[in-house]
Formats: sequence, C-alpha cells, structure tokens
Amino acid sequence: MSQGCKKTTCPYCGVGCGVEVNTKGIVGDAHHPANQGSLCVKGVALAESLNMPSRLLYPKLVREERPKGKEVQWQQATDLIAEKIHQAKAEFGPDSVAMYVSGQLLTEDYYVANKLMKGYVGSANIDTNSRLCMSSAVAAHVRAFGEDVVPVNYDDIDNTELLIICGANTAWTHPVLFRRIQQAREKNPNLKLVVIDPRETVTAQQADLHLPIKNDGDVSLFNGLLKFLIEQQCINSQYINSYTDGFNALTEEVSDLRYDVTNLTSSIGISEEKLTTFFQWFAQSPTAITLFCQGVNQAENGVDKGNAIINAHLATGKIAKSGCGPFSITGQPNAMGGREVGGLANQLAVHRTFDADSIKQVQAFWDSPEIATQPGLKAVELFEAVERGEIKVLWIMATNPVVSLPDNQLVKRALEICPFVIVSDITADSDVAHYADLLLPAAGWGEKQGMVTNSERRLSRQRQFQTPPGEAKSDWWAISQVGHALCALEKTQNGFAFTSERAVFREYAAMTGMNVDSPLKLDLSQYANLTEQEYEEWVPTQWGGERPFADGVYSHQDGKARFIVTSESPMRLERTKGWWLNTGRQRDQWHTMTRTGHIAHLAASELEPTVYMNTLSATQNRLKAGQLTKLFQSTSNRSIYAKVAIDEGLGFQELFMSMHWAGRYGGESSVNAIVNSAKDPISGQPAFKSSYVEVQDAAVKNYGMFIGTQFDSGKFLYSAFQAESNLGIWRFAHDKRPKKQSFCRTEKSRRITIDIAQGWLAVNYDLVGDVRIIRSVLVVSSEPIQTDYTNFTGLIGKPMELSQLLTTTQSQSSAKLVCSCFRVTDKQIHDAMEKQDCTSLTQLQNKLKCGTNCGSCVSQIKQMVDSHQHQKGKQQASQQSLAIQIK
Ligand SMILES: Nc1nc2c(c(=O)[nH]1)N[C@H]1C(S)=C(S)[C@@H](COP(=O)(O)OP(=O)(O)OC[C@H]3O[C@@H](n4cnc5c(=O)[nH]c(N)nc54)[C@H](O)[C@@H]3O)O[C@H]1N2
Ligand SMILES: Nc1nc2c(c(=O)[nH]1)N[C@H]1C(S)=C(S)[C@@H](COP(=O)(O)OP(=O)(O)OC[C@H]3O[C@@H](n4cnc5c(=O)[nH]c(N)nc54)[C@H](O)[C@@H]3O)O[C@H]1N2
Ligand code: SF4
Ligand SMILES: [Mo]
Repeated sequence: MSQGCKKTTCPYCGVGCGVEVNTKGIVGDAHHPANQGSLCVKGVALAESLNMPSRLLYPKLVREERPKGKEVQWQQATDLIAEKIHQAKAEFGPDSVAMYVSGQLLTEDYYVANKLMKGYVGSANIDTNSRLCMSSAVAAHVRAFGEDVVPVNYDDIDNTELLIICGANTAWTHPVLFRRIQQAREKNPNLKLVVIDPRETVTAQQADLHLPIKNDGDVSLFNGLLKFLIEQQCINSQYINSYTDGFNALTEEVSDLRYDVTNLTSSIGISEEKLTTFFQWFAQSPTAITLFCQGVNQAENGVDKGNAIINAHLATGKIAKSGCGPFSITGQPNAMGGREVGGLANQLAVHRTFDADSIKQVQAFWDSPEIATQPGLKAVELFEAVERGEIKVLWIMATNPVVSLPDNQLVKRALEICPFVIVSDITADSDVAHYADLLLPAAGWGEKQGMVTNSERRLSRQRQFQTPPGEAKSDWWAISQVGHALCALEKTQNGFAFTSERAVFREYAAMTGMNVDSPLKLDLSQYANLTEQEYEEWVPTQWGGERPFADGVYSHQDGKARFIVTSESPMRLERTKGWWLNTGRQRDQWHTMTRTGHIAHLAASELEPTVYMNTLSATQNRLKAGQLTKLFQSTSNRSIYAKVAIDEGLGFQELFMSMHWAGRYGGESSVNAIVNSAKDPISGQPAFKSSYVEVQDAAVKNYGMFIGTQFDSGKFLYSAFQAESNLGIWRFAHDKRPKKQSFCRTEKSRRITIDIAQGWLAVNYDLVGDVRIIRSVLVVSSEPIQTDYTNFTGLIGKPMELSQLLTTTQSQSSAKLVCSCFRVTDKQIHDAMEKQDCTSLTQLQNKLKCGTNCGSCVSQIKQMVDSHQHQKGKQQASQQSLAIQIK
C-alpha cells in the first residue's frame, strides 16, 4: 500500500467490493478479487455519503429529557447500561435483557456483542437483522451440509454454462456481481442465463429465459425439476451414493403428480414450453449455478425453498466443483461475518449450537460466569416479547427496526413499552433513535476498522481513514466498556479487556480452533496470533479454501450431505384475497435511507413512495400514473399512501413497493406498516414478499410540490421529501381544497402566482434592493402533477426573470432517471436515439456519458437500445409492406 492510500471495503452489499481511498478520492480497488476495481452507483457515491446530516456526536440520555436530551459522558452511559442489565438480571432473570444487532456491524463488534450476551448476561436473546435477510439460507445450509457454508466462488461464474438467478434482482442489488455475469456471457456465448422471478425485473429482461413464477411457487418448480431429472435419468447416482443421504424419501415425494409439467403449468403459472426448456437446460448442462436471495429467503417456506435448490444440485453432482453449486448471495456487507461469530439467537458461537459439548467448550473458552444454554428469541418473536413487557433492557445497534421489521406498529408499541432502550447509531435521526432512552454515537464507515466477510467467504479489512466526529466510538469499544462494568458489578473476571480490534479478532480466530476436532469447516485459528503488522496488511482471504466440500466430505457427523423433503407453503393457495404486495429494493437506495437518502443524485431515481402496477391493473381501478392511492391491509387494519407508477413487468393485481421509505423522506408511507408478520417456522425469517392488500381510493383533493429549504409537510395526508443539493423538494397531497391565499404562507417573502392547468404555481421571493431573489416555489393542483417543475431547483436563490419563469413553468412532462452518475433521463436517451441517430450503447455513452461511470445502468440502456431498434425494425417492415400494397 502506498503512502496516503487506504484499502478498505464498501459498506453496502454482500458482494464486498474493495475500495481505495487515495488522493483522487474513493475509487474501486483494482486488486480486490471481488470487484477488480469496479463499483456500482452506491459505491461511487461513497464520498458523498460521508457528508451525512444530523450525525449523532455525543452519548445522550433522551427519554426523560425529550426532545433534546441531555449529553452525558461515555463512562456515565456505559456504567448506566451495565447497571440496568445487572438490575434486570437480578430482578427478572437474564432473558429480560436483549440485543438486536446487524449484518452491518464488523466482525469484531459482532464477536464482543455475542460474548457479552451469551457468555456474560447468560441469555441467547441476541438476534440480528440478518434474521430478516439470510436466516432461511443459513438453516437450509445447516440442514443439507451440516454447516452454514456457501460452497461457491465468484470465479465459478466465469466457468459455468448455466446460471440461474432465483428470487434476486441482481442487476440492482448486487450490481458488480451482475456485471461479472454479463462479462462471463460476453466471453462465453454458450452461457445461458435463467431468471426465476414473478416480476420482469431489469435482471429478468436480460435473461435467455425468464420464468415469471407465481409468488412462492419455487419449491414446486425445483421439485418438478427433480422429477424430470429422475425420469430422464439425468441424476448422478454415483455422487448420490457416495456423498449424500436421504434421496429415496425425496424421490418418493417428487414422484407426486403435482410435479408433472402439465400440473405445474397451472399451479405456478409457467408455460409448459418454458418449463421444459429450463429442465432440459439443467439436465444437459455440465455445470450450473443457482444464485438466490430474498425471493427465496423471505418466504413462509424460505428454508424449504433453499433446500429444494440444493437438492437439485446434489442430485446431479453439480456442486463443490468448478462452475457449480447453489449460491446464496448475502445481502449486507458482513451478514456472513455475523453468521460466523454466531450472532443469531439460535447459534451459540463459531458455527456451534446449543449441544452440551459446545456449551461446555464455549463456556470454558470465554471463562464465562453464566452461559446461555438454549436458543433465544428470533427478531419478530423478540419484539413480540418486548411488547408483552418481558424485555426490560433492549440494546439496538446498527439497524432501524421501526422501518425494517414487518408490522412496524407492533415494533413502535414495543419500544414505547420497554423500560430501557439503548440505540447505537451514526445519526440521531433514524426512526428507531426517536424511541431511545439512551443514544450512543457510533463511529461510521471510514471512521472505524475491522473485518468483514463477503458472500464467497472472503475476509477483507475495513480500514479507518478519518477521525470520528465528536465523541463517536466504535461499537466493539462501547460493548466492551459495558462488559467491563458489568463484570465489575457482578464481581466476575473481566472478559472484555480488549485493547484493539486486533485483540478481538485474535480471540475470535483462536475460538474457531475448537472446530478443528469436529467436522465443521470454520477454522481461522491460524490467525490467532496475528501481529499488528499482519492485521494491518491483511489481504482479502477466503476461509475454507475455494471449495470447502470438494472432497465430498460434508459437515454432518457421517460426512454426508442430506437431501431434504421440501414442500409448498401450506398458506400459499389460501392467499388469494386482494392484491399481492411484493416488496424489495431500488437500485439507488440503501435500506432505510439514513446513508443514501441525502445524496441528491441517488434520490433522483425514485422520487417518492411509489407503488408499481401494470396498465391493466391501473385502468381496471381507474388509476393513472402519478395519482395517489391508498393501500389497506385488513389484518393489521392499517393503510399507507403511495404514488402509482406503471410497470408492465408485473402481472394483473400485483404490486411492488420498495422497502426504503423512512424517516423524513416518507416515513408515513413505510411499506412495513402493511406487511404482515408471517414467517418461516424454521428460520423465523419474515415473509416480506407475500402480503395481500386492498387498493383504495385516496380521496385526494389536491396535489402539491414545494421547492425550497424549509417546509412543514406534517399536516398533509401524504408527504415525501427529496433531497437536492442545499435544498429540498417536498411532494404532498391533501384531502381538503385549501384557499390559495392562506396556503403555506409561512414565509415572510412576497409572492407572484401563475395559473397552471388545474391549479396554480407561486414563486416566493425576497426583495433585495430592487432585485427579486427567488426563495421557494409552491405548486398546487387538483390533478396529479405531471409537469416536471423540478427545474425550478436551479432558480432558487437567483434573481427572478419572468421569461425564464414562464419557460420553466412549461417544462416537459417528467422523465425517469436512468443514469444516476450523470443524471441522464430516459427521455434524453430516447431523443438521442430518435433525433441524433444513436443506435448503440457506445454511441449513447459517447454522446450523453450515460453508463460510463459505475455502469449500474448499462443493462437498462442496452435494453432501451434493443427495444428501440426492435420498434424501428417493426416500423420499417410495416412501411415496406405499405409501400408494397400501394404499388
Ligand atoms: N440497491 C440496493 N442493493 C442492495 C440493498 C439495498 O438496500 N439497495 N440491500 C442489500 C440486502 S441487505 C439484500 S438482502 C439484498 C437483496 O437482494 P434481492 O433479493 O436481489 O432484492 P429484493 O428486491 O429484495 O428481491 C428480489 C426479488 O425477489 C422477487 N420475488 C418475490 N417473490 C418471489 C417468489 O416467490 N419467488 C421468486 N423466485 N422471486 C420472488 C422480487 O420480485 C424481487 O425482484 O440486496 C442487497 N443490495
Ligand atoms: N418490506 C421489506 N422489509 C424488509 C426487507 C424487504 O425486502 N422488504 N428486507 C429486509 C432485509 S434483507 C434487511 S437486511 C433489513 C435492513 O434493514 P435495517 O438494518 O433496519 O436498515 P438500515 O437502514 O441498513 O439500518 C442500519 C442502521 O444503522 C445505522 N448505522 C450505519 N452504520 C453504523 C455503524 O457503524 N454503527 C451503528 N451502531 N449504526 C450504524 C444507520 O444509520 C441505520 O440507522 O430490512 C429488512 N426489511
Ligand atoms: S456492488 Fe455496489 S454496493 Fe455492493 S459492495 Fe460493490 S460497490 Fe458496494
Ligand atoms: Mo438483507
């Protein structure tokens, strides 16, 4: 590493891209095996993410002293937590204490949190947002392999002939990996891409075959595949006999008529032709990878879905060899590291569970005064217990459950009831921070250091390159302080005398050594004595080698992998009332927006809480794009408002909404207000993709938009905030028709009003000398606002010119952002193709620069070029035939 250059990793998704912080800024690390220098749009915006508003700077006692709170010293804060834990334990027992942590913590943070809860509080009530994310895949791995091990590498993508993406929108959610897939396809024209997703996503649009499966039809699909493979004698009997167990029971299950192609066609909604093509491709291809994510994990039978996929790979021996295997891709940057240390409530530590032998070994290793002896409460159950008053002290760290857990009303009630809530966050403005009794300022990305593990088991270092602001501290440090104080109170040996991240990592690495004499593969004990220099110079390293099961020896006691009989979710066929609400991610936002919502060019791709539906669904409900609609969920009796947008990739009466809307950006429209808390019975992972709702009339009398620096949107039926540089755009809707004069006259400025179709537009200005300086713009209309008034953002703070005002008022109707880096819209791209004769991606890139930076939108631009060419071809053909007829 050269002087002035720090290598670290991206803090967002589980691809785990390497990042270099150097004199040029923050760029991709050309030497990191996960990305070889590439970054997606979120990675490219990392430097901007550091200018976050409302950082939390000091520990604060809040509940008694709302709204401002009282700043306290760290020592006072950590002593208070230790006291509260000690009291709760004494009065109500160890299970009255809980932690809810996150796959965005570093391995060192996670290790210390797990040790504190399971080894020193004596309860396994520590769960993590990875429960919402990876727990079904974890359980599927453990059932099949005997251990939570991902048996695939990114390099395998370059060596496969068939890539199946099931329940993942990889082009948007793991963009750098998707780029690698596209490059592999360019190099190997025989590589086929199959996408299994009910939606025709940007990922699906680029597949050789898209299977638009009905929600939760995956187990049937993969059981059908297995039936086909058995009937066509395309299974690998030698692999099955040598390395697996349980095939006969599975054969019996899949022999059922339900799994015949003809029956599957109606049960999961895929044509016979498509099904057979997929089955044949799988049967004939020498290699196959099935990459899966939340369309698989977040289901009432998420674990079975995972095992149905693994079964197909085991049965054909397409596993644990080059270009093959089931590939669960991790969501968060260190969800994998958290799984390794054992941060889920149903794990003890280092891939060990609560068997007598493991409990004994872990207790001895930790010198633990009071060890947890049984699994704790899983996320949803944990918050239900909080709501029942059973949890007296709850410490939430690096996650925003008020937005991200299902049935968020219950979460809010629970947090109100809980006597002592501690929130560790980088901002005082996250939704959960508003429920804290004690706020702890965490050092964020770039201000802290430690280890993370990505989807392919590769451990990389995150390195510090700037000083934390105020009194912000690393999470492992805060937990250690509490641990130390608790040990003093309870007069036990101090298990938390860590002096650095390296000390924590060494202890964790040493602990994995207890797996050496077991069939488990997780063993990092060779790093137990890492020197300062070795820790500092750590290069990305994969544990378990390239292929942990290459020798056919799995982690079950007998060394054999297990086939698991999997079944449909019994609830699936009953869920037919109302509209299916599917939820997930947008390309340019990260989770609950605390880290990406303030970045103007990321905010520009989904402007406000939006619900997508196809044209048929919209017209049958007399809905138009841009209109507000009300989504009602009868089980929780809750509703939210969202703007309608058209997406032909959805089926009739199918809705999609992103999970991101939170806090000041659109918190009242958080989708989890209407997502119910059904979950997988084995993993406890919520079925975020399977809610049913009603679409109702929003009864809106007027729509509005305000562009300026400050606006009180709290009084409206609906409101959303879009960050722009140095100002903001508020969109709102109301069920009353306000008087023009009284509306929003909070500013002391003067105003001119311009009539527009169905409404008016007011330009507020200050008179400076005799120059009118524009302060803000307000638009109110009885119809959805279709005109793109956002161009007014460029006029705020500038002298008013009437001619300019009038042209801006008549701007073109709104266009959709395609390239976030250079803010290029679909309209500009269409115009370039139509009027400037750009006929290829390269020409568009040269002309508009779109897709030349991070490349996240390249696939979408290609798609636009293809469809434009196709359209043009059709037009030419029809003109020709017309010409022939005229002749
Ligand atoms: N831009 C961005 N990227 C992210 C994140 C982010 O917030 N923003 N978050 C990261 C995290 S933590 C995670 S977990 C990952 C998630 O990554 P993904 O899983 O790729 O993303 P999602 O959008 O949640 O859902 C994936 C797809 O599942 C489909 N689906 C719904 N029901 C079914 C079904 O029954 N069967 C099948 N086969 N498919 C179904 C949905 O239509 C959706 O397209 O993304 C990571 N990357
Ligand atoms: N409807 C629906 N809901 C979902 C999903 C879905 O697909 N649909 N997906 C689920 C999934 S897969 C996931 S992973 C979750 C994600 O949901 P969350 O984990 O709740 O979302 P984040 O916004 O990432 O929350 C992280 C919090 O930690 C703070 N933070 C950032 N860095 C640090 C740090 O270093 N230390 C500390 N202490 N705090 C920090 C951030 O400011 C933020 O408040 O959402 C789940 N919820
Ligand atoms: S794909 Fe994007 S978000 Fe994910 S790690 Fe790489 S740069 Fe970060
Ligand atoms: Mo996730």
